[in-house]
Amino acid sequence: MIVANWKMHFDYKKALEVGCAIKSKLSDAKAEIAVCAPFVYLKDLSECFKNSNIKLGAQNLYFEDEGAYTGEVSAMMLKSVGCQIVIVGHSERRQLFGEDDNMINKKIKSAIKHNITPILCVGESLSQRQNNETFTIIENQLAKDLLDIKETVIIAYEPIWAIGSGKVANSEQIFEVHEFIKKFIDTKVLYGGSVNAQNAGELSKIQNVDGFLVGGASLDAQKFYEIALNF
Ligand code: G2H
Repeated sequence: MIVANWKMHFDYKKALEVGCAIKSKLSDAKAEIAVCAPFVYLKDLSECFKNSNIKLGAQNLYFEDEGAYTGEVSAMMLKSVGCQIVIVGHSERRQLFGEDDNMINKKIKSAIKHNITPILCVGESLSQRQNNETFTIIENQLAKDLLDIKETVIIAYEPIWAIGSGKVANSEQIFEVHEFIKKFIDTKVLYGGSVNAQNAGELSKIQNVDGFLVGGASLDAQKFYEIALNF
């Protein structure tokens, strides 16, 4: 499974241009492909992805369905525009927007309630890795974020120090964390953190990597296509 996380990039015209280019290049791909776009582009992207295997995803949601929550977007709303996937608990949301594990747990439950598959992001900071806390941090995130959840949740392992930094975790680091996650929950585990067309081939050889969550390199349809081809 190869998932694009566009983060907060593109104006409307560019988003549709790149989205439709991804669709035409990858609609027959053997990997499962998803594009997680900013909210405002979802409806038109869903039209563009019609009659293809490309899945439509969002990057966040709020856990209530409706109400006085100025500025928020719910799973019910996402479902109504054709969203099938949602990223939850990305480290940028944890760090920049103060999302805690309790909030993330509620968001996952709300996505599941509306039949949207959550991709839960977990990962350690550089100082946590240097202090040998990686597994404690990840176990803690998984336990709290997945509390009372039995349904399918995809996990993305994204070491914070590898995000947008050009520094990719090495094969052994990725293997052992993915193995640890799979012991905790039997599900697909994606790797995220500076994945690009050059390193995707090597990363995809790691036995327990089920796909990638791709940020920067997903902003270019050709680069994203090459990553998917290399998987
Ligand atoms: C990690 C990743 C996508 P990038 O955040 O979620 O971004 O590939 O730019 O490191």
